[in-house]
Amino acid sequence: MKITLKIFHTADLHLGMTFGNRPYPEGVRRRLIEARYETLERLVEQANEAQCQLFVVAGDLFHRAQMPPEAVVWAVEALSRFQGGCVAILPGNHDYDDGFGGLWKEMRELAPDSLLLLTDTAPLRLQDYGIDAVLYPAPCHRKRSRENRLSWIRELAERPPAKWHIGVAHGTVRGISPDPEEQYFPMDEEELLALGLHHWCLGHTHVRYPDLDRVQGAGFCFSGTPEPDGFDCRHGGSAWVITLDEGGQAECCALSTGSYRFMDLSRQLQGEADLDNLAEELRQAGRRALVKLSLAGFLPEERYRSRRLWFDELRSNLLYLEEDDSTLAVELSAELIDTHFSAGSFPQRLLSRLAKKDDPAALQLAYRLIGEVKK
Ligand SMILES: [Mn+2]
Repeated sequence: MKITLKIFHTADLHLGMTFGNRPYPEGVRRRLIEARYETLERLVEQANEAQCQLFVVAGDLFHRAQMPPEAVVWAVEALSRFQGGCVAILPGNHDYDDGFGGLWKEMRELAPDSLLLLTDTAPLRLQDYGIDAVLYPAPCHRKRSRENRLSWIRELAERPPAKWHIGVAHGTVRGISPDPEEQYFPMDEEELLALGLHHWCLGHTHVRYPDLDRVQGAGFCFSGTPEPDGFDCRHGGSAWVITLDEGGQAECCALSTGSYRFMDLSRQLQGEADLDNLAEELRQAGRRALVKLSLAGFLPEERYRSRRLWFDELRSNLLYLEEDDSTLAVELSAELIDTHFSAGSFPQRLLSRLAKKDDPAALQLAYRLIGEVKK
């Protein structure tokens, strides 16, 4: 047996996520749904390239506890292409195992021997797969729980002999994962570390933790979701390759794994140049970018009037664009003020004076306030 253990750690892929939460065009929605399946294939390739011996999914491989059979078949086939010793899959709080069959029963029927389902709260020895390690699973048995599933490990009288002892859990860690109502199997950092395992592979939080490219002796890590899933996801998708040395010290190296990117941008424009720079930035983001764009500030009249065309052009180079230009305005000029307001009127005098002061923001604000008064 080898003297180091290399683990590929992912979680929260959420196969079967439907993206019904935004007005995505049908084609975009389908693309996002399919992308998650492709990502699973890519993760297995990345794990094979890194020559990992163990592939861990720390919960929420699936978005729901009931999945169409073809989705289950597809996932089992993709994971079966892992060339290391074995794949271990933990039920998360979305794909929980309540013991009444469903998803996990289907998986068990389809899965080859090298695909292990971590549905039991019992130590699992991996020696039959050429790995001198024991896994300690904390599977979710329902969607929400105020209690985590670690107690059986604390109460375990004796641990099976092995070089490496690795925990796999799904839920929040206080102070790290948001869980204001403490309903997602909350765990404490100290509690995890006090169990004395060499490393914990955690799932649930969609952002990696620690947020570092390389970390040594962390004790536990969240992998984050491998494929971005919405505008609150600010990263490009990640997973860990973890190397445990002979003494059980873990070194985690982050991999970037996602294919799509969600960008939530807010820009204050001060003229045409800003618009051109933004267009160039988004052109580089390309067809794999989904963009929520909020524009404020002002543009010269002509650019302002033709902004719909500009948005359409932008949209054709992105996967998706959602724009809000409700606070974008026309750049004021002396000519514009004179055409809109009669000479000598209060607004005309005020705006002309501000226009001479070279403070476009103050001018814009005054114009907007006058406009609101007129309504
Ligand atoms: Mn979860």
